Amino acid sequence: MASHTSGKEIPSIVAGMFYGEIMEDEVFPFPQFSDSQKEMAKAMTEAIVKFSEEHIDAAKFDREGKLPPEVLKGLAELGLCGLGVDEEYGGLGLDSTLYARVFAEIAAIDPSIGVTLGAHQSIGYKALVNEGNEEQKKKWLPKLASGEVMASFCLTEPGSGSDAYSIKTKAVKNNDGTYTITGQKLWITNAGLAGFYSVFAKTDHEDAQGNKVEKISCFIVEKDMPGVSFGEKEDKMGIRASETRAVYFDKVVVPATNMIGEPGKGFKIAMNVLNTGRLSIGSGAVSGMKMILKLATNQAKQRKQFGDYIINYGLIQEKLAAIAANCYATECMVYMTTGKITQGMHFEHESAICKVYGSEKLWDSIDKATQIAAGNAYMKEYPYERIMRDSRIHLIFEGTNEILRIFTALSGLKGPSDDLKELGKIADVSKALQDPIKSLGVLTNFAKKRITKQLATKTLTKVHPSLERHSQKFSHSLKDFSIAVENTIMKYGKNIIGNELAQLRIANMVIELYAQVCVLSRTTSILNSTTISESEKEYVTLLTESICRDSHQSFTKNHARLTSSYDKLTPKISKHIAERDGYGFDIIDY
Ligand code: MYA
Repeated sequence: MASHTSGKEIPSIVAGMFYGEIMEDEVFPFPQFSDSQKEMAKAMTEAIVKFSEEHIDAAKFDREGKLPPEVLKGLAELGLCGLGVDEEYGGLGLDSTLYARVFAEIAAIDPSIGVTLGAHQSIGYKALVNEGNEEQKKKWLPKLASGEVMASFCLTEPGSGSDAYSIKTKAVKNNDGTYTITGQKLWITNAGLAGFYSVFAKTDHEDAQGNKVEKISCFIVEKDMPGVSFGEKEDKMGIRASETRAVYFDKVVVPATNMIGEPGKGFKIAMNVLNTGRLSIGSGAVSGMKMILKLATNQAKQRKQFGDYIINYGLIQEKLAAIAANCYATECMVYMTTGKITQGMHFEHESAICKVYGSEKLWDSIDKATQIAAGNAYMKEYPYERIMRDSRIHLIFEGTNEILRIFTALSGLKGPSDDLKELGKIADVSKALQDPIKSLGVLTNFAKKRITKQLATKTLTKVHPSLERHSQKFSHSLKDFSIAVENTIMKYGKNIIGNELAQLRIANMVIELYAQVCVLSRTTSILNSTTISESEKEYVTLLTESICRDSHQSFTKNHARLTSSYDKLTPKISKHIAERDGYGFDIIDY
């Protein structure tokens, strides 16, 4: 995505929630598309749809397991290989919002193409865009933006998936300043197809005490460098037309000028790249859900059973309504995030949340659409089973949803936890907090803030009056959340790192809060508009009602589980399973 920002920095909305803060001036009004952005998005999406009607057959590409090169060439000619690259380097120079909207259009038409183009620009050459120097950008970006050269992101290894820091690929510095890279990367999208590889490898450094330490650095490796080779194309469940292979580096010598960013800073570079990639999954999920809802609605309007069209039956309506709510909520979260990125927000928490929420709502939506189409959906002649196979990966790659929940919780807890360390210096913290007013003299500023928080609920003042009930529930939940955050930090201290179920609850609560505030903000903007019809307003009000109620229930359940003994059952049950190597019972025995 383009790094077009306003120049000022806005703190993360989600990070603020861990302090019980809601930056109302940032969250309201909902970021809008400008007229020129609307025009651009319309022109681009119409061109994509026209091209796809003439040239894209997702079912055929899936069956054959490959994308015709002329299709990729045609998409490149539409500018789809350089959406976020600045115009001076030959790209379209789209900001995060436009990038998300345009990329999502093609990703939903054929997820294999979405993954190919996403692996190319959301992550493949993103390190170059973020951290490359002028010389590197001039040399590479024009070819990458035009699609003449495709890109690939090489982080994962056989022994290093979620634990990205544990990579073994090594880059040894030679006397002449070049580096020799040796190692292997696994499940690399666009491997073989790409000419440009962003490769993460360990390099040797010295710490402040002069001890030898390994850190990660990022290198550009070209396909035709001696020592680069590829494994066989992987035979995958879905996104079958995209290329996935292992990449091998056998003493590949790269010039020092191919290092992106500073030596030893590669881990942070990789993580920042993944932040944009994760957001692309969120925006792709929005378009995917729109497409699925269209399919499911057509099916429900055409299929008659028991003398009536099935769209008139409550259990079908319940599924259609849930898909629309899934889609609306994800859309609000993704475009709140991209709008704020353009204004300069740090977004690692929000992008992880959009990926988790979007991929899970997409999966849920496909499940529901499949149930509506029932027997038809199970047949290969219909698109449902392919869409289902294609969508499953989104819960797994670019950080599994489990890892991203852990990341969301731990990185969010870090700020208040550092502040609470100050509080920990007071001899009897729990006593002081039980009787905070008396202890005001000895407590730190942070503790005073905590007491204020316990006494007062911060309310949203900018929500449309018709949504007041949901706004109040949100405010109460936010207060409960920030208190739960502090209690969790005090209960577990450093041990929170090993307590994944508490992290899960914290992550799930903040995900729901972000969903609610984004939906309340967008719906408020729609309800305040003088140009939007009453029917549209009624539709979004109903969706908002449904999302906020469900989300509040989910928040409450996770909050209760954080404090109850329920989660203590899990490790005990799991121990039995491990001892029995599985279920362990047979109905004939007991
Ligand atoms: S590519 C492979 C994807 N792999 C992963 O995502 C790996 C997942 N693992 C991790 O993210 C990390 O290892 C975790 C950290 C998070 C577990 N932003 O001490 P730490 C900083 C900014 O927590 P660890 C693929 O699948 C952190 O603040 N900074 O580290 C592509 C700290 O900094 P400091 C971050 O415990 C497939 C430092 O790093 C972030 O080792 C093709 C260390 O952190 C962050 N996010 O583990 C996809 N995280 O030291 C194509 C951490 O300063 C798809 N840090 O405090 C294209 C789209 C398709 C769309 C289709 C649509 C339908």
